[in-house]
Formats: sequence, structure tokens, C-alpha cells
Amino acid sequence: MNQANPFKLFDALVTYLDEERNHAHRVLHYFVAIGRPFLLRTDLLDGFQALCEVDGGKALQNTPLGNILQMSQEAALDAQWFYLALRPRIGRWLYLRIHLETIEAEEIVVSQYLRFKERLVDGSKAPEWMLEVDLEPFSREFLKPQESRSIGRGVEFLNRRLSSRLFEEQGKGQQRLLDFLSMHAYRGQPLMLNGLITSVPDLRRALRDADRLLSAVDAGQPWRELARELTRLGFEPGWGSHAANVRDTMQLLLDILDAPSPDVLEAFLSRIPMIFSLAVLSPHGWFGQSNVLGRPDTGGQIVYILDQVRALEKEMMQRLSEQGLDIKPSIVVITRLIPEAEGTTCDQRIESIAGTDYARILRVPFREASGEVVPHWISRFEVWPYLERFALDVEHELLAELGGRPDLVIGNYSDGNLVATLLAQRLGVTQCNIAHALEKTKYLYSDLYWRENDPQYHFATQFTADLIAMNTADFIITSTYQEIAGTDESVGQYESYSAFSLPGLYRVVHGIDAFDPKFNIVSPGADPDVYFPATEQEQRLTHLHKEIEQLVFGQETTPDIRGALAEPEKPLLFTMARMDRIKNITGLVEWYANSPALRDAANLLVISGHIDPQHSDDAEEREQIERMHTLMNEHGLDTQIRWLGMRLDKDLAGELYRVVADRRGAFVQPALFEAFGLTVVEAMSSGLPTFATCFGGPLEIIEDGVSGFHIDPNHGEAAAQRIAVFLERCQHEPGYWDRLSRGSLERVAARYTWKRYAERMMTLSRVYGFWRYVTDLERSETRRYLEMFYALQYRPLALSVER
Ligand code: UDP
Ligand code: LCN
Repeated sequence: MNQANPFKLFDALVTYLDEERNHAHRVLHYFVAIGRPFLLRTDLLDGFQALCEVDGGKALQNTPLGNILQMSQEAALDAQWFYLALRPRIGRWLYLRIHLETIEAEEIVVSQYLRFKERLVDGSKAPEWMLEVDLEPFSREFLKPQESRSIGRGVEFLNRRLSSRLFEEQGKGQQRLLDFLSMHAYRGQPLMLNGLITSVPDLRRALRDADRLLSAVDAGQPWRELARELTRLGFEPGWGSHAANVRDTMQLLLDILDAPSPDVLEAFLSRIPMIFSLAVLSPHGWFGQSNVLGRPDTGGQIVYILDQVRALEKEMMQRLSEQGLDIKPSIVVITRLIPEAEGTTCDQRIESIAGTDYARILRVPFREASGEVVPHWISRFEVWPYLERFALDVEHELLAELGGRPDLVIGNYSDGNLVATLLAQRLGVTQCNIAHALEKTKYLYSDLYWRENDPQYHFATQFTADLIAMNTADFIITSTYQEIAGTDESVGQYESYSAFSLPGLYRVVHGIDAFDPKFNIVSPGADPDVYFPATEQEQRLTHLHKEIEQLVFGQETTPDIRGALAEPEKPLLFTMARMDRIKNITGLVEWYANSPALRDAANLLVISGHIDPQHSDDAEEREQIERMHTLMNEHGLDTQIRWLGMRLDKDLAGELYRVVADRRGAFVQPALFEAFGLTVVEAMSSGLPTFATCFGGPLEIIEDGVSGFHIDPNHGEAAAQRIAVFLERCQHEPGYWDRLSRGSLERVAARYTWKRYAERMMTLSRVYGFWRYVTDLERSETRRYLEMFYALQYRPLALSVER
């Protein structure tokens, strides 16, 4: 990407357009001739490249116009104007327009740009006046990081801000810290400080006295034996389990009072007993522990949450024990209760979560306005009219279940984040959001053409909910950097909410800022008890081998299986995903079908969908299943592809990855776009070389050629070639497969583990809880603005979704 100063480039463009009018005219009219009102970055770059390659085109290269096009993200045009949205660097945008007759350029502001797009969509119907949503003025006072590399490292920035603030405010910051420490309690039992310490000098004195006392006792002496004397000094439980760590915590606080540093502040805050109970929201449901994966709406999100709560419970228990508190953590995953549960547990109110002691699923039904319970499953695109009432019902049930408020509310996906907003506001607790997959960037022009998509997707409602929830959240966890801010080439999922328009409804000129310190990248992992390398023989589930042998290499087909491998000794290429269009399983089958080299080198194992399209209740899935059959028929693939139209349970899937690794195969994730991609991490954790899409999370998870390979799903032939070359090389150079396998394992161990996730999450919730306490007053303006937006925009939209 061109990192040159965009303002200088703009001046250069003006001069160029003036001096080289002919060339510029040719370029601009080339794009007009395409005949589309909106052009994507690839259209602009490919078009310009094509122009450079024709006669006389060389003169266009390295011109200011070429440079501007290089940094363009999209264009909007009619017969008179050519508008460009420039993204000179990650998260930064500029807009300009060029008049197609005079060939003069001028810079414009974002609302002008959006307005032009609205006119292109709605023509003369586009209203003169539109609601403009602008959240920027509310954060004018807050410092934000400036560098793209700081995006997603919000807590580091916040710690720096907080520590300087504690220092700057001449004692006021320290008093706030004292107030904060004094308010901690658990069910009426004070923690950290009691009423004896009322001023910062008192606190310093007490800390010094305690330090003296602790230096004289045995380091391992438990809190209970120290309690009497420390309570007399003003301290309550929570500082540590024994003399040594109590002393460490107190010294951290003394250091902060002397001269706060970001690291010490984080270390201190992460020891404060603040989080005893969590509410995790995943409303749209079909949430259970078995037989629930595979609905078009459920997949990774359920796997993620179940693994997440197991890891969080462990971490909470460890911290509580280190803090010397005999308190049991409590985690409640809240989803909707579905009476028509089709043999799953989705109709049970409470279900304990396996592998935990204190975590459970609490199911609360959706209700009609009349109060009647909604009996059937509802797609995630249609849950909107039920959520407000659901949030109120959840509040009652949750308070009863926990015996009080949760300390942290974690939302999942657009619906969960909106309910998290409602709950967190009403209960006054810290809110964390997790998107999993924002739909906005998945569907091209889902904002501009929201009306056309409304009957099926209700994007306007969803994006309005997203905007509200991401702005009320105290912090947002993302799985990757690109989820926030994309790459040099592509726009981030959150970044796409910074400016957009829903023609006829409202226009967003500052919706969210990718640089906001509320963003933190905390990536999930894969359950290490299920996904581990094939070489760990003693842990292997060998009793499953017979079943796997039959499933994969059996010569019989059943109503759930198509194809039988004629040469089972060949390595396996393995893929497993829901059969959505965007997962592109049929794309992979087509690449395979058309690549003699790949067909020669390996068999293909597909676990996806159903064999009989009648077994699917989803139109998109049925269409993909039909396509699979067509491909298999047309290319005669039945002896080379084994297609299992079923969902495997976790243990079986885990062992299967290893069986594929035993045979020196590879995993392929061919999606057109993948928000994160848990299967990629699972395959890598099993030591399986992985080929995954270059669009979305896998681009970041895999380092190309080191811990796997990127493939471009839009260039299937090249992708197939890449896989074939790899397999051939493994034949001649056996160490090559091992090298990639090792690379994958090292990568996940360093970045994608649940242990690391839980540590970060628990630290973040404390730091943001403190930040929320320190800045609460300053946030009320934003809250009021968003409340109005909720009432005037979101509610009518949600209520208009057909029940
Ligand atoms: N999965 C499974 N059995 C299947 C198909 C999928 O257990 O037959 C699991 C898979 O192992 C992964 C999750 O479902 O944990 C899919 O998550 P991913 O992030 O790859 O995609 P999503 O479905 O969320 O888009
Ligand atoms: C949803 C997705 O689409 C996947 O890419 C993620 O891996 C999953 O959620 C878990 O966050």
C-alpha cells in the first residue's frame, strides 16, 4: 500500500488532472463504461492494470491518478461524477470526487460521499434530509492510539492512560483508586479494605505497617492466621492466600501510589477479587452439548462458548484461590429455551456444563407479546422482535440463579451483544462483546441494498443492533486483528461500521473507530483434550479406529454416505464444515475434480451437510447438496471422494484429524470468507498441515509456508496446484510434511490456546471494570444518545420483523 502523505497526493492529483487531462479522461471513462454504479477495489486495480497494459498505457503507471486508485477501497459513479473512498492506511479514510466533464477533483466529507451513494441506490426518492449518526463527538476528550499496530491492544493503551491519570490528578486519581478498593465486597463480606482506611495517607501508612508485619512472619503463613492483625490495620480478605503473595500485592499498590507504571497497574488490578460470576449470552439458541451443531446458525459459536467457560472457570478458581478466598465462581450461559427440541436438551431450563463444577446453561423462552412461549426454532436473522422481552425475563431468572448481579456480562453475536447491552445497562455491570461473525462484510452491499434483502435477512435491524452494542460495550474481544481493522487491502469487519448508509433510513458518519482502546485481540484455541497431535500415542482414542476405518475407508455406502475410496492407501485431503455457500465445500470439490495432479496424489474426505437434500430444512444447504451430487456425477468422483453427510461428535472428529495425520494427509478450509475458523486451529493442533482461505481469520492464523498455506478460493486451479505440489514434495522429501506439522503445532501453542485466552480475559475484565469506575460520569452522554437511537430506530425496526 502506498504510505505517502495523502494530502500531498491529492495536490499532485489536481495538477495531474489539469496537465494530463486526456490520460485521466481515458481512465475515468473506462470505468464509466463498465456500467456499474459501484466498483470494488479489485475492479479499480484490475481495470487500471488492464489499461496500463494496452498501447500507450505505460504512461499511466506511477502517476498521481494511479497512486490514488491504489489506495482506493471503492468507487461510486454516475454519468457526471466519479466518487472515491480512499483508505490511505488501515482504519483511515478520505473521500474525493472528480467531475467527469471538467476532470476536476475536490475533497469531500464522508456524509457527501454517503449521500451520493444513497442517490445512486434510491434515485430521486433519496430524501434531502437523513438522520446522521455521529458518535465521534462523544470521544473527543479521550485519547486514542494513533498507530495501526496498536489496534486491538486496547488494554495496553488503557493501562498507560490510567497510570498517568492516577499520577496527574494531584491525589484525586489516588483517592479514586482508594474508593474503588473500598467498594469491593462479596455477599455482604467486605474485601480488600474496611472502613478504617479513609484517605490515601491512611492507606500508605497501613500498607507500610502491614509490610513490616509480613516481613517478620513465615512466607507461607496463611491469611486466616494473619487476618486479625491485618484487619485491625484496615485490610480485609482478597490480598492473597498467604503472607508472601499478600505482601507482593501490597507492594504493587505501594509502587502505584509512588509512581504508577502500566505494567504494575495491570499486575495489581489483575489480582483484585472482582469477578465471581459471569453471564454469557447466546440467545438465538439451539445451544446444547450434543447433537446441536450444524444448524445454519450454530457451529463454531457453541464450540467456542463451551470451551471458553471451561477455561474461564479454571482461571477464576485459580485466581480466587491465590487471592485467599473460599468463594466458588459461578458461570451461567444464557440461551433461549425451545420447546420443540427435536430430541436435544434445548427444552431443558438448566443443564450443567460437562467438564466444569459451577457452569451451567440457563434457558429462557422467547415469548410473544401476549406472553405465550414461542415453541419452535427461529433463525438468527429473525430473533429481533423477541429480544427486549427476553432480556427482561433473563434479568429476573439470572438474578435468582446467581443470587445477585453478575460481575461481567459477555455477549455473543449480534443478538447476544444487544441483550448484553440491555442487561449491563440495567444492572450497571461491565459489558464485553464477542462478534464471532459480523454479517455486514460477509454479504456484498448488505447496507446499501438492505431493503432488497430485508425479507430474508433484516440487515438494517441487525446493523442497528450491532452499532448500539459495540458502542455500549466496555470492551470487545476479537479473534483476530483483521476482524477489527482488516489488512492493507481489505476493510475490517468492525471498521466497516465506521461509515455506512442504509438508504432511506439513516446514515452513519462515525459509527465506531477501529483505534478505540476498547478493542482487544484475544484469540480462542482448541480443546487440548480433544485436539492433540497424532504422535501423542498414549492419549489417542484407539477404540474409535475401527469406526473411523469403516466411516472413511469402508466400501459400503449408506443413506448418509456417498462414494467409496478405490485406492485407500493414498493420503487424504480432509475438509469439514457446514454446507453453506460461503464455506465453499463444493468449490473445493470442483477444484479437485478439475485437477488431475491432485486426484492422482490424494483422496478427498468431505464431512458436510446431508446426502439427501430432503433432509435439510435450509434452502441454501439444499442447493449446495444438489451441486455436490452434480459434481460427483459429472466428474465420476465416487471412487476418489468419500462424502459423509453427517455431523461427527467431537471426540470422533478429534481422532479423525489424527488418523488423517497418520497417513500424511492435509486439511483444507476453502471458504470464500471465514471470520475466524475453529477447524483451522483444530487441524493445526492435531499437527495436520492445513491449507486455508486467505480471506478472513485464517490469513492471520497461518504463516504461509511455515505453519500451513494460504489458498485463494477465487483461484481454484492455483489452489489445487498448490496442494498437489505439496503432496508430491512430501513423497520425495518425507521431512517436509513433518516440518509443516511442527510449524502448525508451534503456531497454535504460541497464539491459540484457551489457557492464554482465559488469563487475558480475566485481566481485561478487571482493567476495564476499573476504567468504567473511573470514567463512568463521562460516558453518560453516549449512553443517553444510544438510548434514543435504540428507542427511535432499533425498536421500530425490530418490531417490524415478522413474528
Ligand atoms: N464440527 C463438528 N462436527 C462436524 C462439523 C463441525 O464438531 O461434523 C465443529 C468443528 O470441529 C468446529 C465447529 O464445528 O469446532 C465449526 O466452527 P468454525 O469456526 O470452523 O465454523 P462456523 O461453523 O462457526 O462458521
Ligand atoms: C463463527 C464463525 O463464522 C467462525 O469463523 C468462528 O470461528 C466461530 O464463530 C467462533 O468464533
